[in-house]
Amino acid sequence: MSKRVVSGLALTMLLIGMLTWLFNLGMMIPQVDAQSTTILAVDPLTYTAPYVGHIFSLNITIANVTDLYGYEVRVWYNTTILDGLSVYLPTGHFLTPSDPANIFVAAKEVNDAYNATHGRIWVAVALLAPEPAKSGSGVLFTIMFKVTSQEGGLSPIEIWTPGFPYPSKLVSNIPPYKEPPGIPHSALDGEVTVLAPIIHDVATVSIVTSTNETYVGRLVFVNVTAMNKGDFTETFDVTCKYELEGIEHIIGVMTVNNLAPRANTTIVFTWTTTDVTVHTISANATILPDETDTSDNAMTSPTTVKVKILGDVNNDDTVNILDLVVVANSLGAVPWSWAWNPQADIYPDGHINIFDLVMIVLRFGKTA
Ligand SMILES: [Ca+2]
Ligand SMILES: [Ca+2]
Ligand SMILES: [Ca+2]
Repeated sequence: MSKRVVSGLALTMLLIGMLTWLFNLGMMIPQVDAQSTTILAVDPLTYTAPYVGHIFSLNITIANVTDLYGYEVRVWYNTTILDGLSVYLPTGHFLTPSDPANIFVAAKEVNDAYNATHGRIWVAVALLAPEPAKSGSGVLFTIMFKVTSQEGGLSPIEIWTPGFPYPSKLVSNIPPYKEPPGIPHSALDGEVTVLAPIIHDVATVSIVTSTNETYVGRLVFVNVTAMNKGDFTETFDVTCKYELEGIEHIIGVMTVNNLAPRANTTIVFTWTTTDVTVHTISANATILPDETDTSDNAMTSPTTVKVKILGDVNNDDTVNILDLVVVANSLGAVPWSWAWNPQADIYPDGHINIFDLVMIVLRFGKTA
């Protein structure tokens, strides 16, 4: 590379640098008047909510403000798409006072039914002397929403005060912005998109029995958890069964009502045992119209339930001296004592005593 090319290149670089600097200077000129660039905004500006029942939060932020001492902001949304759940000043919000006593919250309200189409959030906050005014950028408040639309759709998140020259009311503690209409500013509205539902899909996700071992005629509680894996709110039946000699017997059928997408619910079936054997428990959620993933609707309990003859404490299908020994070892026990053994409570009164021993004696020699 010759010396002339190098110096030509350096000159070009210098020119580009100077032009960039001048350009940036030009871009910066409007920002000299900081008040004119104060912006209230929804953060994030766009949000996609995946399904009905989904809960999320949005911030209302302020950028580039000078000497803010109070604000009154109204936020409007489509109440047929969203429910406003709550509004709060998060930790570290923009008007956080140095002394917690130096702030007055005049309004912090969610009116989800402002009218037939709109919900309204209304927040009015002022600092109190001697708190200094705040300058810069930050979060004013946070709103929690829940998706209520079953079909999907759009909800604008709009910042405005009807009939007011600026989007909202921002007040300074120094003239001229102490007086209406306050600090000049603009606003960036947001938009929430709720995706249209597509999939119907329910599933049985767990079966838990209250015990793995019980005496014939006793109750077993079967906890079945069903889940809605789809996009729609669903109502469906869950059937709980046990199998005996290859034949399925129904323990019960229960209806799950209005289960939200991605939610699960646990229902309890009460099973009165009738047959001495090892039982397999299963449950299934009814296949919905248009459901394609049907493989997860039914499931079998990973554990079995052994139903025993009364008095067979040690679960060897015979009532004999070994069972008496086990009960004798728990004699005097109640459910909260260290020696408690629920299988030893043959006469089920929550106390292991002579009645339990006698019930074994009366059945001595019986086999399953
Ligand atoms: Ca399914
Ligand atoms: Ca036994
Ligand atoms: Ca007892």
